[in-house]
Amino acid sequence: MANAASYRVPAGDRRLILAYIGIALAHLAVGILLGFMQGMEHAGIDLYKYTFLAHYYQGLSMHGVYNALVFTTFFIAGFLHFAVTHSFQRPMKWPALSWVTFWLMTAGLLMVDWALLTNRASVLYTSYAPLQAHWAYYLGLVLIVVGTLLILANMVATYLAWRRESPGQRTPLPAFGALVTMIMWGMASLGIAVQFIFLLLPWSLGWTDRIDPLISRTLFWFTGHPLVYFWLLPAYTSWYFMLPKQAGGKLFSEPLARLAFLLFIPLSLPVGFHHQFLDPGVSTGYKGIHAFLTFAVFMPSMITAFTVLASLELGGRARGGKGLLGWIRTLPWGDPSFTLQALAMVLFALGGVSGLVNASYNLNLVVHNTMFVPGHFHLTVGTAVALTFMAVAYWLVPYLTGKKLWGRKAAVVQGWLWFIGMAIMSRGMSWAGLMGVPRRTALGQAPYVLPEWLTAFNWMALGGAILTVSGVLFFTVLIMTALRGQPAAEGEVDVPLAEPLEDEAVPTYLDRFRPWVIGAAVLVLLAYGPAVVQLVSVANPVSPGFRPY
Ligand code: HAS
Repeated sequence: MANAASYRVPAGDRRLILAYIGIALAHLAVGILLGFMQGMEHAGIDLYKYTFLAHYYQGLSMHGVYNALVFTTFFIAGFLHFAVTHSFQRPMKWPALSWVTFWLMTAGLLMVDWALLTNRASVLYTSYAPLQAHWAYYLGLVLIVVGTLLILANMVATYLAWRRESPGQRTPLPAFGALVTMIMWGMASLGIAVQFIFLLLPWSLGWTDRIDPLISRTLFWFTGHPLVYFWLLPAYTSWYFMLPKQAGGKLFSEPLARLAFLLFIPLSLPVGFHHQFLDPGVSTGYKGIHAFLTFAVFMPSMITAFTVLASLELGGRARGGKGLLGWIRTLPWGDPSFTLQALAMVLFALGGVSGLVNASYNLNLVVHNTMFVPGHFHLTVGTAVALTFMAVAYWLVPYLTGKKLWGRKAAVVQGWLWFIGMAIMSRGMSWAGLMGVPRRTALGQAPYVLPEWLTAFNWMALGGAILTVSGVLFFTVLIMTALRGQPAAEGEVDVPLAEPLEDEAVPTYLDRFRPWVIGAAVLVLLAYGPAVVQLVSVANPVSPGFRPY
């Protein structure tokens, strides 16, 4: 096998990965701009009237879909394709299928784009019935999800082929992270597959005229919560298996890292009812079970906090850091990719705490459907995930193009701006939420805004403006890298691959997926089965579709 760090994936794969990432980032650019407009709207400045957008909800739907669904999914498709082909040092088992998948997902995305841009899908990223979108929107999303399942099939086939070629070897870590992510997602997607194919699509085509909103929401959240770990696990793949190398250290414990990943397969699936604590029709017993399991899925992230921090400490000390905290100073803060991820982790710690608030039933009664929830998810998907993906782009794009990163200092500044902007904006959001400010509301037009809310709104607008500057800087660095980047010399664009601190024995169950998949299926049956049977037995499809805006 070639030296892993300097192994170059074949040119065709590099093109495919770049194509996925290009689409992801183009949609992120639009998503960031729309976020800025939302922040301004809350501060009383209506920018929508200068655009073709019909109203706030069209902008909000595009913001959520582009940032949370399109940017993430396409970036993950590219990054995990890279992780698998690079780690196994072999092409995908079915290379032609990789391209077919890409075009299928792109076709789906064009349908989604059309529906959103023409105000035919202003149903927010959660597709809540009875808000109804054009069928092309639902079909487009179905094609994207089918694409992710084809990626899973191709990855598993590649993994099995690699196993036959490399008997007795442990799955290389980045590929292991990619496989866990996609296997978990494959199971999770069952909910929206049923919701979209059997409820939303026939309803939007007029084949059925009524829908049961509660069943529709329950299916959505079956997928909706594991979806957040579909976003998070590729970021963890970078934090565990790449960041320690960038910090000059080693992965503190390979078995712990594998355990944390594998735990997400059974634990991320049976928690969806924590999004429905306030929904009628779901028994409190099942809400309690899901609340308990939500505290359980907190654990692999706590393992991550410990393991990744220990790995960074190893790096800081190897670079000469002394004392209790002196090692933090010696970490490579001039390296943009490192800095963005370290900052992402700091804010994620707060995102985790706000997740616990959400998960606690009695506190959820206070914060549900308030601005507190966007405060939470801008720290998690908006920072832990988005900032880490930007950090990955800072070494992956040079690796793929063979050009050195343009403007490393500007890139470091960009990371700090994101960190500061997000800290300010999320602070404003959480504060507003605790005062009872509703989420998903055109607050600039709301007649009931209280004077004591206004300071929090200004925090949100200020944070949003700083984030926009950061976004512009991010795209400037990448575009300049593509246009003006100097050709990289041999070894300058290697992949940062962390080695484990010790070559410990890894038990077989930490390198196999089947037992965890079976465990997940059993847990899902227990935590959802009777509740779903009950919901279906009293199904009451009463609602026609509404298109209020
Ligand atoms: Fe969440 C709502 C509970 C994690 C995203 N969440 C949402 C929504 C989104 C979202 C998008 O229980 C809104 C959905 C909607 O539109 O309605 N969430 C949790 C819990 C966790 C959690 C318990 N969420 C995430 C992640 C997301 C995400 C991750 C995206 C990627 N969430 C909820 C609940 C709701 C909810 C309720 C429903 C609210 C409602 O009422 O509607 C946990 O998984 C969090 C675990 C995280 C940690 C943090 C570990 C920290 C690490 C970093 C350590 C580094 C340090 C510093 C300390 C335990 C790993 C480094 C130092 C250096 C020197 C560098």
